[in-house]
Amino acid sequence: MEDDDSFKTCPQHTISRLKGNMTMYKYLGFWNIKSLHEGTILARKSFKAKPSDVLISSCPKTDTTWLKTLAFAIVTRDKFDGSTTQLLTTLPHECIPLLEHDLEKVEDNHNNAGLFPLVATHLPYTSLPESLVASDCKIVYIYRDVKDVIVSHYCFLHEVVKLFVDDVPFEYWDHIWGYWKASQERLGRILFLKYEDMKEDPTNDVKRLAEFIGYLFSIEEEKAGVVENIIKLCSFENMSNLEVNKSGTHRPEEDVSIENRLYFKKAKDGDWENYFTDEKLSGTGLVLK
Ligand code: PAP
Repeated sequence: MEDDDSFKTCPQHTISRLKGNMTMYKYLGFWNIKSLHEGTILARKSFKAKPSDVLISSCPKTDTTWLKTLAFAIVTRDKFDGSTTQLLTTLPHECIPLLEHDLEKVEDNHNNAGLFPLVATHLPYTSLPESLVASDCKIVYIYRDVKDVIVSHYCFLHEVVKLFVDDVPFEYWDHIWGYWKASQERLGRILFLKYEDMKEDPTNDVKRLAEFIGYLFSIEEEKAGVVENIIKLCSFENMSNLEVNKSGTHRPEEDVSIENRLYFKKAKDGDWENYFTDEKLSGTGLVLK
């Protein structure tokens, strides 16, 4: 079987962290932590995708949290509004299951007709389960200025791991490239969203997103301000001030549990300029602007 043939785990990359050691595994060219590596193998073996699934995909720290928040608000807008939505009390990452971590929840959604079709993943295109590629389901892919991705990663890991690790594997370009190449072959099935464009004109991208995943806003909804309400609900200002996102913990039972607030840092374009300062660059010969 393909999985068995290509099952090459290399627990050779170790990052010291506060509680014990975190071992990274390389699989099909990309690194992952143990639990997500094992989840990937499981998903590739047993996940049976449906054509109606919508995959929300991204490389970490490209603003998956915002995309998940918007997608969830769009597909559940008939059932809940801004005062009853689960988003007020639950971290967006827990509203949409992660394929390589929450396979049981994804399958529960499959078995319960009426539940939404959203599935999230950080997997590179080449590691997706074959059933998912074969199903020709739709994929939404978000990307962001690489310099802000590096800073977002740095700050996140600094908080989680409590030290800066300068050899953390960074596979951003390969991740984007895999989905981009696939989008050339699967015309109309993969939507690319750019974080900076989304921030500049959220209305346009939210409408494109809704239409792409099959939840087009009606003229009446547009007139009634439903699009603007969803944008306001999912905004950084609103989400980062909710109690659940200020004080909750994501996956508290696990080895690598994460404080929810770390998913809401600053959401500022060009924050990298505050890190890659002239002082730090002086003498290196590296010019960034
Ligand atoms: P993940 O890969 O761990 O899921 P991801 O959501 O992709 O993280 O990236 C986190 C970024 O999204 C943070 O950016 P920053 O580090 O530059 O601040 C976070 O602030 C930003 N973010 C989270 N929620 C929102 C939102 N509602 N609107 C805009 N940006 C957001």
